Amino acid sequence: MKKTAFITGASSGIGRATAVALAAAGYQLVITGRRCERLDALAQELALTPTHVLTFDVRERAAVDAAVAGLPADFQQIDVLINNAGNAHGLGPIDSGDPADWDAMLDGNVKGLLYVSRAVLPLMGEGGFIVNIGSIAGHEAYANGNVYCASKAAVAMLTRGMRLDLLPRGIRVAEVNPGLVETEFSQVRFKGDEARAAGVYQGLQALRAEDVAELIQFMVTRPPHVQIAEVLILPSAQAAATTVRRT
Ligand code: NDP
Ligand code: 8X3
Repeated sequence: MKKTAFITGASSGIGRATAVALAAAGYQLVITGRRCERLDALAQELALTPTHVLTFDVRERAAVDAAVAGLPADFQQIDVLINNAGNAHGLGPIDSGDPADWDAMLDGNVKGLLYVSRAVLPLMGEGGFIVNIGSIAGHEAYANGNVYCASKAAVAMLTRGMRLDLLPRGIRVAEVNPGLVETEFSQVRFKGDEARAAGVYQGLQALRAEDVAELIQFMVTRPPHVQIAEVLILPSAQAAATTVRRT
């Protein structure tokens, strides 16, 4: 029987590319997000891979629990959990920040990761692997990034705490920290302002979602005694969160 990977935020960007990469590595999939039609299209695209779609908002604990509780029998043993769902909302000084944006980031990036992990962990056995998608932003603050950086710093510390707490169960826990990846991330951050979003990646070769997915695929397919615990992955044109080389 195939191993099962459970991927949050698979309707776009890094999560979607990770679903494709893990399908290619022989996993069957549980793919989740809020945009059902995109997840259904991905499941169709991966026709040779048994794929189950779950639609929920990671911020809604009852919805997370109900979705995971409703998994069909063939998908009730989870070998790999990719906690990827998340976004930045806004970019501005703390004293003019929008509390709705703060809620979206802290509830989605932090509490959502907790809710999903809590729901999935009972389905995970010895040898399981959890990959949390953090960010370079969780390891250095940058101007106007305040709450997004804080949310990803929380992911960094939760990853370490989870690794300690899940050691007795033989479950590995890792954090992948990307720099600039060209996805829908900046469109979401800038609330649909396409020009501003495109400007983030102008004049440099950002990472592609597939670059991060390839790394995740490598990490989760190591032998059971190997735990790649933390990786920073940057475009060659990036040296720090806001230090980039544009040509
Ligand atoms: P995208 O915007 O392309 O994808 C975000 C994914 O998360 C979507 O599938 C979205 O699905 C899902 N998602 C967001 N909020 C929720 C929610 N409340 N409930 C359920 N699903 C949600 O961005 P990326 O692929 O770039 O982002 C993926 C992760 O990578 C995020 O955690 C992000 O912080 C992190 N990251 C991104 C970097 C980048 O430069 N792009 C760099 C470092 C880290 P849907 O809208 O269908 O719900
Ligand atoms: C996303 C990367 O640098 O835009 O986490 O915060 S950054």
